[in-house]
Amino acid sequence: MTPAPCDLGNSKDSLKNSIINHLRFTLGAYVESASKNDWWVATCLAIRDRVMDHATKSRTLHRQSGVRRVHYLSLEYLMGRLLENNLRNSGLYESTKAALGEMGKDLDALLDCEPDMGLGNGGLGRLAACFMDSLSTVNLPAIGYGIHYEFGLFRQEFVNGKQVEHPDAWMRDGSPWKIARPSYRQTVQLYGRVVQKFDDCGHPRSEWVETKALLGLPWDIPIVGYDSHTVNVLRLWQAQADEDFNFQVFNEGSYVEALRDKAIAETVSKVLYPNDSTESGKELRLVQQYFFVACSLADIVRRFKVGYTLPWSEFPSKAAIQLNDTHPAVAIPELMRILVDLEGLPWNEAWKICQETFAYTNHTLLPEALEMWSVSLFERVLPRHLQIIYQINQLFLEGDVEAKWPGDSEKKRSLSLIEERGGKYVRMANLSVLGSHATNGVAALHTRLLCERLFADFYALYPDRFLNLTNGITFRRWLDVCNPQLSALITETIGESWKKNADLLRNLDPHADDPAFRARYAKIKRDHKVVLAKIIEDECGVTVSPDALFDVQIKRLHEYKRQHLNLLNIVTLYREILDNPNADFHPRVFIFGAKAAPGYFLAKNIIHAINAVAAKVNNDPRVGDKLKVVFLPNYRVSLAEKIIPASDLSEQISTAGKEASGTGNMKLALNGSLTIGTLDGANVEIEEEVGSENIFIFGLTVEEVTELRAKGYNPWDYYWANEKLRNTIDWISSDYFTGNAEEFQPLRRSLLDHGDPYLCLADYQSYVDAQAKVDATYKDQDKWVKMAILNTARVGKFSSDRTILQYAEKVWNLPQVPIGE
Ligand code: C3B
Repeated sequence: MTPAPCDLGNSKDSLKNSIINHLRFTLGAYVESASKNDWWVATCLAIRDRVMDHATKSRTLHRQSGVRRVHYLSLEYLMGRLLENNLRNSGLYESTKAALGEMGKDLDALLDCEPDMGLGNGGLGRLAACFMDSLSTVNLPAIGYGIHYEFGLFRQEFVNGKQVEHPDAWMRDGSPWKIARPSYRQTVQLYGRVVQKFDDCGHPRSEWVETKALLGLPWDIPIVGYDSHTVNVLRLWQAQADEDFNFQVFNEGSYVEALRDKAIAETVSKVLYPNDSTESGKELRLVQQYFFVACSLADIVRRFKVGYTLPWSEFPSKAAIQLNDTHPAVAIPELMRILVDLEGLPWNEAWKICQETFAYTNHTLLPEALEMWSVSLFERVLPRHLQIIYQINQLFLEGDVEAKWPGDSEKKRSLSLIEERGGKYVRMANLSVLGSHATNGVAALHTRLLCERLFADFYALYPDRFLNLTNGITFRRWLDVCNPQLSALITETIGESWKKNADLLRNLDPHADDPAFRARYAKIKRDHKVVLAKIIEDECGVTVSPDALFDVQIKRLHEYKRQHLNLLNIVTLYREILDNPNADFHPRVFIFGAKAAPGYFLAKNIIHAINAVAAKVNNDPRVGDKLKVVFLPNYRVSLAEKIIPASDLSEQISTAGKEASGTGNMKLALNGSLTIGTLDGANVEIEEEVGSENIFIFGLTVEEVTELRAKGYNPWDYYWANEKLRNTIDWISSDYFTGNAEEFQPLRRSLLDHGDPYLCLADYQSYVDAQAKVDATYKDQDKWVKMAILNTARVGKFSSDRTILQYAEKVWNLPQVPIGE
């Protein structure tokens, strides 16, 4: 008997019924007495009901049509909150708001109940989240795979201006968005040793034996696209102890011992490593990587075997696998192990399948971020995988490398998958390039540097495998959700199609000359600044004027991103205001948001320095409203959504050649925040799009940086040559700001004694000059607003829909598969 369909309509009344039903039957609460959190959960579940059908439909259609699917493997997904995004994308925002309103509830107030899903560190994790949104929006068959971390990125607090970390128990109370899929549980092996066996035909086979087993339980999160019925899923693996885990010990009565082992097994998915762009080389991290990769590959292979009776050579025509940086690169030897050891394929056939299946995105050139695993650790955790890597390496060096550069041992050393100097290490980047058919950088400049520098020898060998795919952001979350007022103004002015075709934003261009449009645009900005001013007051206890220029630097704290260069300018301005109280300087609020990796000493020293300077400046009556400095604690996606629409100026000031792309730069420009930036990462392309008259570019170029370093860079030369700079550094490192001159010596030493590795001093004057230009421009509000509008109008290129369609076309060869009602 088919059950009567439940009412999953999109009308206000249907939604009202669903919410009440969930309150009563799922949560066991009375409408009259339910808590705010109950209302939030019930609302999420009502929406989830409406998208699950489409998730099932999407999966079924993808399976039945036999299309190729992309599997995005990423150790990080920085999803943020889901309710508002899902409401706006599915077109249910207004009816849900009305339904709740009739029951005396304010939807916007409920949205704040949702904890951020912060399963990532920074740009790389947020990019993965934007890509998931775009994949569903443009109807591509896709699955995201990752780890179901119990604790996401730490919560940050400042105590006396210093960062203190707290655990982020984002799912302590469960999450209405995730659904357990126990029937797809996987078992993963670790440790053990390898033995040679012979199969029935007398062929040698390697067998991985005496291993420890770990279970992976998948949790699915539906991903709702904008104005599309495709609902893909994000599948996150939770580590569990094997049922039989130490059963022996258990039987012998050592109940507590057996449970201790269970707890150890479950640590694998406990916590996200809080490092951004650096690797720690910890065993647990390697185990995490292998755990989620092995679960995901087993899941992909299961689907291939269940769905088709095709030869293995057809595997790549059904499954594309994208490696988000090298973190999941162990997937390459894992697929080889499956094909050769378990399925009995000949090596060369298996290798061809691997290369056709995998593609790799590189996200950084920083040498310290290039993952290398010590051979001894790798051998202990994954003995069979190490053998496979050695074999891949030998065939490669004796094959393609020898053919191209006969007898050239220097080339072999540079291309080898094994680093031999200073101990033996597996180079995950080289493995990723070699095991893939495509390697891409994330902005034009970054890709050029990959080809010219990091992977120059690979590029010489396989030029066709390299391509650029400039990053993008989802315009739904980063405009529609975070700035609905601007989104509505744009729609009213040029129609709604820009939401699916961002290039149409160019139609706003002529409106920059319309004073009435400018006034409305400016009012929206000011309204957001009022909201942010309230947040600043609540969080930092600092009163700021919404008429000041809001100057924003929000991103991970890292020396290469140069928050300390920003600080040098702030302290320079502070001094100028004291020296020259009548100078015509437009009031400015410097706003920071950044987390530092807990073990990154200098980054923490910089946070402390900014907070110490803020405390002085904000309380100095001689400064008044001219200058305020605030460091908002616990920067995260949901806070970014409040800062970005309120920003006037976007700080993108990394040393040229260091920031692979940046994506915050795109979000801010889209919301009409003008960029002050170096010619680094995607800033280069932002300048091309918005026009050099609508951006403030300063500093050394990549070539100039290289030249300066070759000449021999000495920060002391700049220190002695520039009195303002000298005074600024001396002041910061005096006892003026904290009463203790020792406090910021680490910062001073890094800038002077340790050679200023990120060239802050070299770029200082150029930056200060650019900031003066910003000040002058801001005084002409008409001009400034015009420039801001032109930024919004001209950054359509940076929609992640464009990026994802390029991946689909150039890397994955994926069809768009629209899903019906
Ligand atoms: C980041 C890079 O630092 C950014 O320039 C880039 O925009 C994003 O990735 C997305 O491509 N990145 C990161 O957040 N974490 C890493 N481990 C490496 C790069």
